[in-house]
Amino acid sequence: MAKTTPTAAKNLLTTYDYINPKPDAELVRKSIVYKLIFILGIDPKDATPADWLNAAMFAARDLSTENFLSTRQIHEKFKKRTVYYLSMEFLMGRAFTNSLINQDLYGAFEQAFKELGLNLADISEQEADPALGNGGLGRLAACFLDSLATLRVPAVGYGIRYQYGMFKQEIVDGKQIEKPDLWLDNGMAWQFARPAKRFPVSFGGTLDTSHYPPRWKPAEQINAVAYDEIVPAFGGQIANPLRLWTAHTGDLFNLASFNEGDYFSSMEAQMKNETIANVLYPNDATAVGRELRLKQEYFLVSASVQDIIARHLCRYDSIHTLPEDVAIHLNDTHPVLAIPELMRILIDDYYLPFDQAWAMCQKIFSYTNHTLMSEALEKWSVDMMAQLLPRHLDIIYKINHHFIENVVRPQGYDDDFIRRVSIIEEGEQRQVRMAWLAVIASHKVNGVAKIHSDLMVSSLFADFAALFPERFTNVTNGVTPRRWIAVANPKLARFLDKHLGGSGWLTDLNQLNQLNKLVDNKDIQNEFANVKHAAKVRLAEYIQREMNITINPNALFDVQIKRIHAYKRQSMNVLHIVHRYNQILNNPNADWQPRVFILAGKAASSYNEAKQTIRLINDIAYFINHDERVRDLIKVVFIPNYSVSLAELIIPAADLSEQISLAGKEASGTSNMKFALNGALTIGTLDGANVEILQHVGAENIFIFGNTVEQVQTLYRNGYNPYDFIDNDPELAQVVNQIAQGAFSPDEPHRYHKLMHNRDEFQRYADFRSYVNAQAQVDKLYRQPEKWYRAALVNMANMGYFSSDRSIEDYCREIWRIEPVSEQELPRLA
Ligand code: B1H
Repeated sequence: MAKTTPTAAKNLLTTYDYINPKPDAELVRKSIVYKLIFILGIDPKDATPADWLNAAMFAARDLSTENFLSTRQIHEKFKKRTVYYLSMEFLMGRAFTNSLINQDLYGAFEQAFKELGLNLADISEQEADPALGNGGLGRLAACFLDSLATLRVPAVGYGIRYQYGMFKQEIVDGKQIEKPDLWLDNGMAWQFARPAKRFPVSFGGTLDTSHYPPRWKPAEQINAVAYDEIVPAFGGQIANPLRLWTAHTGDLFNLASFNEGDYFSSMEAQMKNETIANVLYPNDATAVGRELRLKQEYFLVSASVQDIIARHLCRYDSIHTLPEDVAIHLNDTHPVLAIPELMRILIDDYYLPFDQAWAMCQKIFSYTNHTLMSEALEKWSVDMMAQLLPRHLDIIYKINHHFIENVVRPQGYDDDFIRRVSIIEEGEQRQVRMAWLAVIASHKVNGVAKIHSDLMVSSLFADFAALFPERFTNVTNGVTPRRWIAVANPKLARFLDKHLGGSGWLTDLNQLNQLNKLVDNKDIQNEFANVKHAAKVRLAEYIQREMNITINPNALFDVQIKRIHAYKRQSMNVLHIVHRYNQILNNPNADWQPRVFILAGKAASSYNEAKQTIRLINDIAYFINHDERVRDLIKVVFIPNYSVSLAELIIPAADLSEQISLAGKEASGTSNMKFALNGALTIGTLDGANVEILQHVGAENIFIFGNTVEQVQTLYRNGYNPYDFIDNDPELAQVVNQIAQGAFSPDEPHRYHKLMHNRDEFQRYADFRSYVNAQAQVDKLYRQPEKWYRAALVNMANMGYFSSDRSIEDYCREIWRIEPVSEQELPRLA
């Protein structure tokens, strides 16, 4: 599309002309009131807190918009190679406070609201928490966007603007109830609608193979329309887009029925298609084989690939330079259809020969694997794909044929090997293995923590590692210190500023290691203990207010917050709680360390075992919290509706971080990093990033327990039998029997029988004793505050490695070959 900018206007936005110098509180106040009146049409005397928030978000958005637009100009001017990060999930959390902190505007807004007689913190609480993701994978994508912007890396995130994000969780009679998440109801001041950025996405129909290239005649088309969210860098100047697609009926109808003159059927089909972007699938580490999900995935990648090509052609006049200009990253297999989609466009629209198109794809794509669990590996039935995406299936067959005949067979592999590496899984239902396609098309494939990447190469992708040993690599996950310290824990941020001589640590997290020389200083230990105590008081107030449960901020706060999943072993946490309860009742006058057990997390709506686990936690909480005999020695709290904003409240308040997955099952984990960064000690297995946290903080400063991956595998190999452990440990047997026989569910004694007496796939009973012993060590250390806070400080001091800035630097160097915008390329401040 031709740009219509008049010549005179062309150089008008030279950046920093309109807004800078940075506004003071008075200007901010005027801007907020202006937005309230002229954008929202609301009289200040009638404005609700939500109205004030929207007005303030518009005012804050103005202040990053120039950076956003000028960043785009810099990228174009210097033809910056760009990474496009494709993900079905972006769990961004609230945008407002983060944007104020990243742009150093928090003080001005705070003052402005004070002058209006309002409190900024209260106003910020009005913001809906956009939950366009399930858990770790989506939150990782959000941390990465923050780091990409802050490191000035030319990058665009692409996702779906689900109208309903992750469901809201309510707990009724101890059970999880799912309610729709209406995050858009109060408006979304943070995003720019881009009604002109639209691309048609086609489905179904037939493939006419009598031509070359074959002609796809789709049955349906829908428009993908863009919304852009600004991702501001910390320190201003740069802001990258997160482009989210929504589905719109345009002037494109159900082609077949419209051509037959059946107007109404065509509209009906159209309305059905508009549901494509309606709702996030609430799975975590499990895949669903539903047609709507496949449509969502294709919708995301088709719109994004078309957009990427359009952007490329704005800078270069040839499609052939695409691999120099563009890196496309696949966040798990969910966007893997981008591979056949790019092939389709290159072959069918640009008439490139197959080999040339394939060579381009192999330069462009890279892929991150996030799990080895077989139930999470996406496979689509050949039949469904033939129905929905016939041309793509055809291309996948061709890729497979090319791979087997040109790559595998020449190396002399046998038929059994070929059957194993084929993209098409044979069987009653033939299936397309999406992870295989991702590995075959990508120049780099990475796991998300060292142990996970090693296992990936030795198990899931062992055959491919034999074929392409240089293709596999590791990039250990990280988290952004902007959100996980500056936003979540401002008191800790002030503490670090004070002792590290400024806020440089926020963009250079290795500076935390200067704390190492202060860890023995009693005053500093006390000062940190006060920061921790304040966060615990803040959480205790929330729990009192929302749940009417009183907890003691002087107790040890023991926290497990994450998706509820059998492999994460929340039920093993419960075994320990009940064991401790029994011990206290046996010996009430011993010198027990008071503990508050805090759990939170959602269960996929169709995952019964996880839902039972939530109910068990709540039953036990009710029972123990009401037992006079345990007094304040144990409290159990299940906080409903876990979310990014709840994590921001809970993590700073934790003393102990529970990272207790069965070794080999949690690819990385990222909350383990957030906790340690906030000075909690970890109790954990040798799994995921725990292994690297151990290496960084040292064995004296972490509680490691449980079987290793090798021991776990040996147990499986020898036919794991849970009763080998239950029958040999009377205290464990007592706990299992109590739960299984209804001690905590007297109204329905068999409620938890199955949960306790199953095949114990994740070996809770094998690790129980070692877990309980480690918990005793925790109590012992906590009773020596000097030692405990020293260990907490050592943890913080050695977490620099786990900044997502380091992860992104690894990706840029090892995988994407992308250079950030340099000082010289930045526009000068006016
Ligand atoms: C992770 C997922 C996931 N791994 C399928 N896999 C999904 C798989 O909707 N689906 O179909 C959704 C999510 N999520 C997590 O990724 C790992 O379990 C964590 O260990 C890891 O820290 C995180 C980020 O790498």
